Amino acid sequence: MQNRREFIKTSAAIAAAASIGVQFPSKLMASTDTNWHKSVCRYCGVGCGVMIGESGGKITAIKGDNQNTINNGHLCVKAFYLPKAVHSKTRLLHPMIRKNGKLVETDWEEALDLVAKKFNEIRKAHGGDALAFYGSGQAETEETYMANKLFKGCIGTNNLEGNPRLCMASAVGGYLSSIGADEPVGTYEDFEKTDLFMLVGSNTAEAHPILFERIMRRKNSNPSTKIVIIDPRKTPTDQIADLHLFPKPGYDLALFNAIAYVLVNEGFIDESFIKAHTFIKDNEGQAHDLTSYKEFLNDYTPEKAAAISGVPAADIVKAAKIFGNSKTAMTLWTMGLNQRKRGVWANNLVINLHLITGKIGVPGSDAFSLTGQPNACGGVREGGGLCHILPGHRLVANEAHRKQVAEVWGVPAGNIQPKPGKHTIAMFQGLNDGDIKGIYIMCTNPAHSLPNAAKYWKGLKEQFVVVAESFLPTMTTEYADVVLPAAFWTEKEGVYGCTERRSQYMPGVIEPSGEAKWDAFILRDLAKKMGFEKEFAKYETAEIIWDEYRGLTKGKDMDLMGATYNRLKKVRGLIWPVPTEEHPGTYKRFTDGDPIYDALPAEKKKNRRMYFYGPKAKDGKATIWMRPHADPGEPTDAEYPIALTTGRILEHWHTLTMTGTAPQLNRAAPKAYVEINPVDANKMGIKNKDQVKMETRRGSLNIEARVIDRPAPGTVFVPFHWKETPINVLCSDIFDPGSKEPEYKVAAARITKI
Ligand SMILES: Nc1nc2c(c(=O)[nH]1)N[C@H]1C(S)=C(S)[C@@H](COP(=O)(O)OP(=O)(O)OC[C@H]3O[C@@H](n4cnc5c(=O)[nH]c(N)nc54)[C@H](O)[C@@H]3O)O[C@H]1N2
Ligand SMILES: Nc1nc2c(c(=O)[nH]1)N[C@H]1C(S)=C(S)[C@@H](COP(=O)(O)OP(=O)(O)OC[C@H]3O[C@@H](n4cnc5c(=O)[nH]c(N)nc54)[C@H](O)[C@@H]3O)O[C@H]1N2
Ligand code: SF4
Ligand SMILES: [Mo]
Repeated sequence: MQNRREFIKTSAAIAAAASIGVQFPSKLMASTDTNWHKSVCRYCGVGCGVMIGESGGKITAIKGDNQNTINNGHLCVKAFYLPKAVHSKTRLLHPMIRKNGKLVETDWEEALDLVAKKFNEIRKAHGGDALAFYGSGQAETEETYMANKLFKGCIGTNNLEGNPRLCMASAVGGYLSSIGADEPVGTYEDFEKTDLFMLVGSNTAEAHPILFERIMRRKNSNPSTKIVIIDPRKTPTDQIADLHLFPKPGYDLALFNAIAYVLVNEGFIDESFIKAHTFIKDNEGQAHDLTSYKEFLNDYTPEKAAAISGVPAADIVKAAKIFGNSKTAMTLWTMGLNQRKRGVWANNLVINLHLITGKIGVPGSDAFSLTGQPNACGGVREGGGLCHILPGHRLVANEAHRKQVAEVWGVPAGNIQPKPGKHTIAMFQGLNDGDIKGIYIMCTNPAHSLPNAAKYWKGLKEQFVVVAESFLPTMTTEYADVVLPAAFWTEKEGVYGCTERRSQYMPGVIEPSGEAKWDAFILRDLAKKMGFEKEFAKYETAEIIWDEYRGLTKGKDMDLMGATYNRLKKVRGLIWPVPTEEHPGTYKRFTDGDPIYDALPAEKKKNRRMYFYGPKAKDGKATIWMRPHADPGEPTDAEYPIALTTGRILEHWHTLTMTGTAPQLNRAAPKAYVEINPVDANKMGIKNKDQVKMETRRGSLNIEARVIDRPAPGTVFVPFHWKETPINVLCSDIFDPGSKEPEYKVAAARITKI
């Protein structure tokens, strides 16, 4: 076990790096001829504003943007090493094709000719559905938009997905079913107004450091602010916790119902809000009244929930009372809730707490999902980058929506198929089965990041795989038949939309490295070679693409008509709905100050303070869901007695292609490990730094043990960043039947000392 001094040292270092966003003095970093450009951080969904320092055609410095209210000039440690990634030796500089088993350099002409020829052959012989696109919440909105038009509009297949399926799909499902609209009601502004942060399945300090810093500041300036954490693991986020509940991974649904039980039975609910603003429904969608909701909750007394979740009943009551007694409350959640077999239900149950207490739609209160990637909200959720949706919160299943989009795209209405395509896991299964014979992968590394990964290497090996990448090699390029060099952040312009509905513009500051090209133009040029010259003729600039997309948002809940490039270049982002160029953007949706709410007829607003007008809402009401507890997909048993959960750490980003280019970050976090609680380690005779063998039903690997009082006994944690220790081979690919998001957060494992 790490000794106490070591532990305090590591925790303090992580805490400091995580929480105190550092502002590097620009003078130390930049020479006098540096040109500074306002942009956005490449990494997480917080969406921090950065100033990029360019000199002599190179990125030479980076600092936080003082004028951006998200981060007020602060950045976390990953962001500071972005310039290293831009100019890394591992940048992919030329198109490559596989010849005799090896990737060899070629030119654009040959590479794109080959892709176009193969894709057209597959389409002709097997139909459009034998092709697929797999994209990313890190791609720009303009890039995903081009892919959408090519695949859904021209090739005529809805097999278009992206990694937000692995990440935010359950949150989307939760928001749509609970409040009728995707994305939060409020914004980060609520952080400075709240009395309680309830952090559920979110390692905020390491995964969203600048938001964590804002939480710390709120607590510092207002010490009565409470912090409650619900997570099977202690993380650096704990340093500010007032109370931490440790449910067994996958067993917290009963716990959320038990918090509701206490709120209902101890008089903390807002009956008039419930009456005016909500439906109460059971799992089958049948309507109920408050009395039958109360009866439902009787199955979830704190004692019963304690037996299921492993959290002491007294702690559940304490958490509920803190929630009930706080005048305002913010619940923040991330992958601990989403990456679950019942991720949508978990989201519903957390949102319930806000609906029954009326702690929503007022300053300082919100059920606020934290987004992982920088543009999962913008490009994919709003831009329609999944197999069942179209740009502007539209659905492929809706005929009018298909027509509207087809018209803007200039393609026959019948081109867009009414049936959703294959979701991510089904798509990679489709490659395994040979139903999908060609795939275009952009800005994501699925051979590394998919759950039960080795299972899906088969299809990648067998089918025609095109990978648009900025770095080489990755686990996915190992399977590629063609690799296309993509311009990286700062080498292209475009828009990112972050967690709080804010769209921000990023300029192209330097020329692309080597022969790299902008992803949107690669897709455009490929489309032309496939025979869609007419359809793609007009896309000469990023602004043309953005403006076409912007037009598709007109009158929608996510109206971006006022967010022109011209305006976005000047301001620090705009929060939709922003219907005109004069409109300042919207702090709270569905209530006073929201232009769509304000325009509603007075009779709709009678006796209420919110009107949930989103695409899935009825009568302006939200829904309180009676969701039962459900076990995770793979409970532990005698054979595999330990719950394996996976996630990320402060210093690294996903599959390491970018943060792995900074020696400083590699030194701080050089390799994978498994965190084991000292209680479990003692039982198994494992000491700190021992090599252990980890096994699940899908595979095994050797890994170093880190004996540390972080995961609760019975749980172990492994970060998924290192390809040398591919923990994803061990992860379960069981997915939520609603959101189709896989359960990365729970697998049954066993560990033995080697
Ligand atoms: N440094 C860094 N930051 C990142 C990223 C990165 O790669 N590196 N990636 C970004 C992306 S795309 C994402 S999606 C976010 C993810 O951000 P987070 O979700 O905060 O990070 P994770 O480490 O995936 O998991 C969060 C927590 O879920 C807990 N958990 C596991 N099982 C359960 C459960 O059953 N119930 C509950 N309540 N909690 C559970 C884990 O113990 C863990 O502490 O981070 C973003 N930010
Ligand atoms: N075990 C485990 N696995 C997980 C998770 C977990 O919690 N546990 N979380 C899941 C989640 S939430 C997520 S979001 C995924 C993330 O998984 P991935 O998306 O697979 O991971 P990244 O490393 O972010 O991959 C982005 C890729 O795009 C490349 N790239 C960067 N910029 C550009 C660009 O401008 N253009 C192009 N074409 N390429 C570019 C990078 O080099 C990199 O290879 O992982 C999922 N996998
Ligand atoms: S918190 Fe996220 S967006 Fe902000 S600097 Fe860090 S990685 Fe970038
Ligand atoms: Mo994510």
